Amino acid sequence: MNHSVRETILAAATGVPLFVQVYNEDHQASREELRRGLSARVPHIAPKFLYDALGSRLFDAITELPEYYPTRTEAGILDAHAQAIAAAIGSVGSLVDLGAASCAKGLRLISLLHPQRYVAVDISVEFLRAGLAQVQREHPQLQVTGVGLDFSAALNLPPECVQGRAAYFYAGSSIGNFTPADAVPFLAGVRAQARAGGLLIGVDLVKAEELLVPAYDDALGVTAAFNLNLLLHLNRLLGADFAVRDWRHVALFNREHSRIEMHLEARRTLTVHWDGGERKFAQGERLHTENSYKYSIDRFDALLRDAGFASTKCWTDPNRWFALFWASG
Ligand code: AVI
Repeated sequence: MNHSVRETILAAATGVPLFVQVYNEDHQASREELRRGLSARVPHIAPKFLYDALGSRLFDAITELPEYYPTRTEAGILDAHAQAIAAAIGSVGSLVDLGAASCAKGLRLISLLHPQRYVAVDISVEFLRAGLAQVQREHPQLQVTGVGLDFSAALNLPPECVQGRAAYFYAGSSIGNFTPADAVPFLAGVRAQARAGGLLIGVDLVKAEELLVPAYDDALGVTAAFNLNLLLHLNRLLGADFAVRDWRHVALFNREHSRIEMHLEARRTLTVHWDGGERKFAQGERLHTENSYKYSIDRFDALLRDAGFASTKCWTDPNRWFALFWASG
């Protein structure tokens, strides 16, 4: 971290949110990654590219859909078990909200845990600004820091941001967007940073396909728009010529891998061109855009232990659709 960022963090006062952009987008590396994915035998694009400005707004809209149960089920667990969760976590100096977005979930936890410092991390501080202003309005004494960081690659938080015993919070089952093999080192990295604290993490549980698939293929078509918007983002990033109307959204449950998959399927045989390359897609051929893994409580508990956590506690909703884990030690 450069010297000026360190000085700014140390100078942070209460009453005014501080913003730090750690992530310097490497456009060249992103373009290389995208070209490789489009040219692969099974074409695929990493789900982080779903979140341009419009994609982030569409994801917010998804969380309000009747079919998309994870967000409100997780909030219900937090409300129903608030006192037990607060007692398990204990007193913390810092609350670190990974993928904080609008900070709505962070606000619930601030009221519950009363930290001195709230650190909201997201891929872009721009997206955090409105949420952090709201947090600061509601909690004028809280030290509020927004960190722009793509932590899916590595959780390189400026160490000065986090003070005292820390509770990390990773909500919404975003861990489901990692493969289990990638989730373990990611969780181990959080554990290493949390030290005497721990991680509160939301996990979507395996359930009937009749509930899972509509959550990713809603009647209004918002998730379809979220998925198709990726093509517009690719056009901008790569100078590509995807025509959105040539593609359709597909969501399916892959039982063998216990994951929802999102794909974009070519409606007709077509060729896509981008700066320095092209690919022919046959009618019905798919571009794989997201995995969302669904766990059993035991399987996720084992994953936390593989990551090195010695102690876990778990709360769930009456339907056992979703789980909140507190992992420490
Ligand atoms: C962010 N992530 C946890 C969401 C999920 O459920 O996997 C992304 C999403 N994709 C389609 N709908 C929501």
